[in-house]
Amino acid sequence: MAMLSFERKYRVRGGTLIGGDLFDFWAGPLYVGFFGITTVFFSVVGTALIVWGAALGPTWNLWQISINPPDVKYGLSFAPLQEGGIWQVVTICAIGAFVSWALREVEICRKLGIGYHVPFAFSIAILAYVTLVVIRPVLMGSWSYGFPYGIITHLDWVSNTGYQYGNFHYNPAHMIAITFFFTTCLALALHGGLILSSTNPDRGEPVKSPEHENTIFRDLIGYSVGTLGIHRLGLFVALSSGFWSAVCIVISGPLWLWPEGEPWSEWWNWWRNLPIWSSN
Ligand code: UQ2
Repeated sequence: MAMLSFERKYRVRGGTLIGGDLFDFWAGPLYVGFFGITTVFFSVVGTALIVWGAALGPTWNLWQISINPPDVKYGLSFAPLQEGGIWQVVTICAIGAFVSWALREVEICRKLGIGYHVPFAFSIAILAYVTLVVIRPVLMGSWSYGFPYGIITHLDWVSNTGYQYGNFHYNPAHMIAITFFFTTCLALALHGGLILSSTNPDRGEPVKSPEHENTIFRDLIGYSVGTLGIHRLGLFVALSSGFWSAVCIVISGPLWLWPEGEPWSEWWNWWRNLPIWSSN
């Protein structure tokens, strides 16, 4: 089916989660829907608050502008706008916009009658953000543990938070997350290379089939995960990267160790203290 006639076929009513037909329309190529409206609303309000926060000073240097979370003394309460309250409302707007975007993806999937893999994948990215600015601060008892919204300042936050626990590379969940990030690169490099290799045969030769793709890996390592399997594997290792990143930061403090950091290297003493070789 040509693209234009396909669009006519699928651009039909229905599949909405809320609002019935009211927002069930397109703006040019973009589906709107109830959650398109809420995405735009939260994005505009959040961005306006960031610009207002920047205007309050002390700098217009793009690299140094920072919308900071409240002081630790405000705990889990609302802070005055100019003392972290802006950060709190920006955080609400950001979560509102991200969740709206995910639900708009769900509505489009329902229209098309396809699986929810794309919104599911995006929800892991939302989980990673929410872990940093809601779940961990709540577990630590103060919004001050959220990260500041600024280009340089969020880098400083990552560095300071990491060094608070000594060498973060000893964090076991950090190790698992990194391993998944690297495996994601390996899987995408293998997949990208394989697809380009079979779709770029010698001049005059026909494009090769999945049989060729299977066979190079069967010859090479005795196993092919398959054309559908590589995409399942890719989604799994990519989402696992984000998931274990969230675990790695949420256990730093709430579990190991509240309220100040014990070095992650100390965690490995469980091994040295095993009764088999520990004299105590
Ligand atoms: C494959 C296959 C694909 C692929 C790739 C493989 C035809 C087009 C890349 C090979 C992948 C394997 C053997 C798994 C590697 C495991 C990890 C953890 C990276 O067999 O099927 O489809 O793109």
